[in-house]
Amino acid sequence: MLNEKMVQALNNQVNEEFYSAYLYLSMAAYFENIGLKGFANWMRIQAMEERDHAMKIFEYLARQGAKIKLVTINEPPQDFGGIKEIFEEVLKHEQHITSKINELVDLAESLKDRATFNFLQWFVDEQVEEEENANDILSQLELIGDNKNALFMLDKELAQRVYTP
Ligand code: OFO
Repeated sequence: MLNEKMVQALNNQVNEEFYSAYLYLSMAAYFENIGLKGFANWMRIQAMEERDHAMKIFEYLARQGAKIKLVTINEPPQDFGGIKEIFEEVLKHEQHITSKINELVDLAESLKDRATFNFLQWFVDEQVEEEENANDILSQLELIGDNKNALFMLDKELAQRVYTP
């Protein structure tokens, strides 16, 4: 049986992950509007992965017989400064999520909750990948600068991303 503090923190993380999905879906909508379909595809898949993160925690709480409480998902921004700014925002957001995951790990450790500690290791690894992905695209955008052709090439590349549940 999970400690009440752990249940609350995990429920909070479900909300964080659904917000992440909502944020990236809003970014997908932005890219659709400006005609960058590859970027929109990347963001749409990112949003689906975030929903999966939320569901992973949801299922864990369910398996532990803990009380699941779904609360309001905040409204994400709709206007973004530009393409590079969006990926700066993605990186910032993922760094925030990494810190939330680290807090959960710390809590599991302090409660000697081995099951949750083990469960969270998947998220620890995932966050390394999430920050790496955001960083990679950001570096490419920095190189691209104002070069429209290079931007369309990157859009084509991001169109290749497929959803792997
Ligand atoms: Fe983007 O990793 Fe979950 O939130």
